Amino acid sequence: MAKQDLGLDANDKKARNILEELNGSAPEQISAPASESTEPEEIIIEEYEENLREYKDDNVKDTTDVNEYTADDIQVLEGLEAVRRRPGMYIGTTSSRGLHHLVYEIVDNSVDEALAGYCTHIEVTIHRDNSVSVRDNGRGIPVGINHKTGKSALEVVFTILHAGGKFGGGGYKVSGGLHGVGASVVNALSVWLKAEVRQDGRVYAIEFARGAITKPLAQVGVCPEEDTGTRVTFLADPEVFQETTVYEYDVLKQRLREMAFLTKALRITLRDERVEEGEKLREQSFHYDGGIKEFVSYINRSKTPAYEDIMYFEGTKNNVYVEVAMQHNDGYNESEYGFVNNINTPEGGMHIMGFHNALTKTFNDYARKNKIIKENEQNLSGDDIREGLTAIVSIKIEDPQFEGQTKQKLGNIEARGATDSIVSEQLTYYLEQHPAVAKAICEKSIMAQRAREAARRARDLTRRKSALDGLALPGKLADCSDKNPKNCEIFLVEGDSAGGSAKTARSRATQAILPLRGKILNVEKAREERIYGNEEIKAMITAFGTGIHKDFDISKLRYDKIIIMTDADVDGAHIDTLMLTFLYRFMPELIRQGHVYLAMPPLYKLEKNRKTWYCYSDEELNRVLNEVGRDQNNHIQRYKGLGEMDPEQLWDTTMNPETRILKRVGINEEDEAEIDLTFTTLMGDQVEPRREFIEENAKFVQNLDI
Ligand code: TSJ
Repeated sequence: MAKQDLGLDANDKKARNILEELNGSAPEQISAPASESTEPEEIIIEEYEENLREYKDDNVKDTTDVNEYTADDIQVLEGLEAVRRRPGMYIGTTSSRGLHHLVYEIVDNSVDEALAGYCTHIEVTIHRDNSVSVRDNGRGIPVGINHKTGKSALEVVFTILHAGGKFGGGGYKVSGGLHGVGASVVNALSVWLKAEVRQDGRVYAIEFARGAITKPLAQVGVCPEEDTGTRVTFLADPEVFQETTVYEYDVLKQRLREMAFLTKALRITLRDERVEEGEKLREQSFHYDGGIKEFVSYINRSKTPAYEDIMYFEGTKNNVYVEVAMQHNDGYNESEYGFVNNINTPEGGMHIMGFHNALTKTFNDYARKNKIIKENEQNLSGDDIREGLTAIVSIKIEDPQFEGQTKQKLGNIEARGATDSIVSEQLTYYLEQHPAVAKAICEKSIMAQRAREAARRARDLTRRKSALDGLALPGKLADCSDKNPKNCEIFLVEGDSAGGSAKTARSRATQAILPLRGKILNVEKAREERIYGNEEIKAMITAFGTGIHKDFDISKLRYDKIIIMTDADVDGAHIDTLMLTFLYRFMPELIRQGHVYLAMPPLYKLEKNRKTWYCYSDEELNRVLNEVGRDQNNHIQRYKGLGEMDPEQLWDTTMNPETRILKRVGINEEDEAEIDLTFTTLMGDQVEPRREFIEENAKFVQNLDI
C-alpha cells in the first residue's frame, strides 16, 4: 500500500512539475490524427530508423518545427553546454564508471514508472556500436505540447537541466541516480539520442545530437492502443568518455539485478548484441516476486540459514517508506546492505542507525520479557544480535541528503525514526508470532556474547602474560639459556615425540624447543574466542614475547630465528601453512623482517661403506646414487617423519647451524594483497585449491640460508 502511495505521489509530482515548467495547465495532444495504417509496427519503426540516420549529424533546429528559435532554447543549450564542459560535476566521473552511470540514469526513470505501478518490464540492450537502448512498457513520457511554451514534457525531460532532479522543490525522483540529474545530462553527453514514445495507439519520436534537437517531436507511426511505453537509445560521446565507451555486460548485469531485487515483481532484461556473427545473443532476465526477501536468500545462498523464515517488514512513516528483509546464517559475519532510493549506502547513515537501534532494543526487550536474559545479567549488544545476520534495509525518501567523503551515507534524521519505529513495531509482533525463531536468535546472540566476553578475557590474558616476560612462559617450552635474543632461535616442532628428540639434540644455550601437538588451529576459520583459547597459539604468543596485532613490538622478540620444523610430507606442509597463516595474521612483521624459517629435514639417508649421505629430495638421492654407483652395498632409509630420526641424526641433518638447510619465509611486497586473498580463500572451505596451495607454498620461500 504505502509503496504504491509513495510511487504515485512522486510521479504525479513529476508530471505536475513538468507541466508547471511548461507554464500551462492541461497538455494538448499533438493534433496529427492516428493514421489508419494496418502495417505491422516493425516495418514502420525500421523505416523510421532509416530516416533518423539522415538526421544524425544535423545539429540545427529543424526549420519544419512550428516554433521559433527562442531565448529559452538558447538557455537550454547553454545549460547542456555546461554539462559537456564539466561532465564530472554531473556524473561524478568520465571513467568507465561514469559511462555505465548513463545507463542507470535512464533506467531509473523506468523504475520510477514501475514504482508508480504502470510498468512491469524494462529491457536494456547493448547494441553492436555500444549504443544502448532502454525500453519500458509504462505510460510513455507525456508528448502533449503545451500551448504557451510550445514544448512537450518529452522535450523538456531531455533538454532542461535538472528536469528530472530537483526542480519544483519536491524532487520527483524516487529512484534517482547518485547525482540525481537525469535524462538531460545523458542527452548532453551523447553523440546522439533518440526517444520513442508509444501512447494512445501512436508512436512519437524526437532526436538529439550532443543535447541539441535534430529532429523535433513528431508522430512517426501507429501501434496497438494497449502498446504503451518509452524507448530511449543513445550513443555515449567518446569526446567526453575518453577512457572508454565500451560497456561491460557484467557491470550492467550486477546493477540491473540489484534494481530488480529492490523493485518487487519488476522484470529487467539485459541483452547484448555485441556477439560474433552467427552467435546467439547474450540475454538475462531478472524478476523477483519476493523482492528484497529474495535478495536476502540470494546472499545467503552459499550459507546455512539459522532458521527457515526470512523476516520482512514494510511501512511508511513521516513520508519515509521503509522495507527490511533479514535472516541469520550460522556464520559469524554481518552482511548488511542499505539502500536509499535504490542507491547503495556502503557507509550506512540514519536508516541503518534506526535499524540497529530497533534490533538491539526489540531483542533485549523480548529476551528479558521471556526470561531468556535474567534480571542480573547484562543486555545483548548490537554486535551480538547481528552476528551472522544478512539484512537488506531499503528506504525511499523524497529529498535524500548524502553525506560523508564519498557521499554514501544518509544524513536525513527522519529516516532514523521511521526505520526504527517500523522495524521495532513489526519485529516485536513477529517475535511473538514465531517463538521458535525468536528463541533461535536469542540463543545465537547469547553464544556470541559469551564468545566476545571470552575473547576479551583471553586477549587481556595474553597481553598481561607477555608483559610479564619470562615468568609466564609456557610449560612445554624448553627455553635456551643465552639471554641475548640475537643469538637465540626457537624451533616450533610438530608432535611431542619429535619435540622430545629435538630437546635432547639441541644446543641448550641458543636453541629453544616448543613442541606443538597435532595440527594447529586454522585462524582463518575460527572465531576469536577459540583462537585466544587455543593452547598452541597462546604458547607461541607468550614464547615469542612480541605481543600481537596493535600490541606487537619487535624489540621484545626473544628469538632471532623462528624455525618451523615439520615432517616432510603433506601433513607437515599443511601445518606449515597453518603456522604461516597464524604468523601472517597476528604478527606479519616477523615475516616481513625475515625472522621466520622453515627447517628442511632430509627425505633419505644413504649409507655405503661406512659413509653417510642425507638427501633432501628425490633428485638429490638420484644424483648421489649416480656418483657412488647403484649396487647392493647401498642402504637407503626413507624418513617418513621427524620421529624416525634419533636425536643425533636430527641434530646433524636439521638443527646444527653448521650443516642444516633453512628456508627463509618472506613476503614479496607487491604480492601482499594477493597473499592476503590467498589466505582468506584457501584457508576457507574449498578443499581442492587448498591442496594445491600447500604443495606450492614454496611461493613464500625466498632464499636459502645454508
Ligand atoms: F527520462 C527518460 F526520458 F530518460 C526516460 C523516461 C527514459 C525511459 C527509458 C523511460 C522514461 C519513462 C517516463 N518511462 N515512463 C515514464 N513516465 C512518465 O514520464 C509519465 C507518464 C505519465 C504521467 C502521467 O501523469 O500521466 C506521468 C509521468 C511522469
